[in-house]
Amino acid sequence: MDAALRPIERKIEEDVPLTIEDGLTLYRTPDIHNLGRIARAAKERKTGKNVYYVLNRYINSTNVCYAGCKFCSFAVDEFKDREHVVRMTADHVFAQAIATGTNFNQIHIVGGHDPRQLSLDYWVPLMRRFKEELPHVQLSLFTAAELEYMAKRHRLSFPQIVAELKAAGLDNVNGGGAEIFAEETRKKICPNKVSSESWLAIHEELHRQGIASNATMLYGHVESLEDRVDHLVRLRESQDRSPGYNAFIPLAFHPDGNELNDCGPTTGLDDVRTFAVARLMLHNFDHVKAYWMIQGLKVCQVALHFGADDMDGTHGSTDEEMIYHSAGTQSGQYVDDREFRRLIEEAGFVPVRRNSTYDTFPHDWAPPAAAREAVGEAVGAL
Ligand code: V47
Repeated sequence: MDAALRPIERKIEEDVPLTIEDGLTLYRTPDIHNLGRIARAAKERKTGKNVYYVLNRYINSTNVCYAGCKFCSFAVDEFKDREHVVRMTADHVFAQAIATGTNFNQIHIVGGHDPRQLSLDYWVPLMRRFKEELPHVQLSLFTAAELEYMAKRHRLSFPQIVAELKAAGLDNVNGGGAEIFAEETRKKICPNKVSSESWLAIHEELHRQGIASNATMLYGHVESLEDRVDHLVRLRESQDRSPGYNAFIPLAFHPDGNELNDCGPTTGLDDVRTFAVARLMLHNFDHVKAYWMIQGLKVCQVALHFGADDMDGTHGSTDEEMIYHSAGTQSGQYVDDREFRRLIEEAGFVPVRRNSTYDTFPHDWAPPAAAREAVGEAVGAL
């Protein structure tokens, strides 16, 4: 065993937060097997043998965006590239969500900074409709970048925009927009996006008002290992100040079709190391998520032995994810829950169905009949 890991393992067993130096030692150790063993033990102290998944619908409701992030292959300028614009009406979003039935517990929607769609006038009635017709579905909507954009547009403070969306039924905010907090690097990859300080302030406000959220880190582009570890420490401190993050999701950079295409892609070893380091640095986060669409199902299954305890979820067979598919992911669009259960069981863990806030369900749970009746009418709007 790499001797440098021993004192770190002792700290982890005593739940002492790791330092930046510890994080760098974990990233640099050649002893990948012991790194995985220590991260898996930390995961098992938190969630035992459970590995979570969610029956989910995934929608990118608009790809119109003027933020100009250098890593993005998804954004479209509606004036220069009209034929590639995807901008769904609210009826279309609802119909798309239930196109393959109502047996799902989460709808995950993110989109661009689209001046025509990113407003309370569009979202509040749609959110209310989801809550009325599908009360068993949790709304996992937006990222902090979208929330900041909406707040500015409506001239509302962060507490005010959060209160409006909470009243409309928001359950959870997605972890995107965090990218890399280190300011010098952030300036190079997303100079026009929400600042690190505001990203953290928005999530902390969400938590104060009782809305859960996730956190991400975009890695494998121009950032340094120091930037990555600094990012994890800032998240850990944010969770201490205002608890409410459920899961951390490492986002592996995908290089196709964007301005950073001379970076990446990440390697399998960098991916599993990142899961392990995240699990060990974020001692106050309950979950580390391995999202199949990002690192691929095979790496995500292996990640369960490097500290991950969540595989995110299904997409419906009619869902079309665009952020990763425009940037070169090799993952398909659709995985069903039987496949998750097979992968989790084969890895030696127990599959557990959840919703966005980690309430759990039997794998064959189904929604009440009233929700099923809504389907017929709304699918006609597609
Ligand atoms: O912030 C964009 C990333 C994020 C690329 O909360 C890219 O469960 C890699 O919010 N290569 C949005 N990443 C996605 C997001 C998300 C994803 C998975 C789980 C959750 C969750 C949230 O997508 C952006 C950005 O970091 N992204 N382009 C790219 N080329």
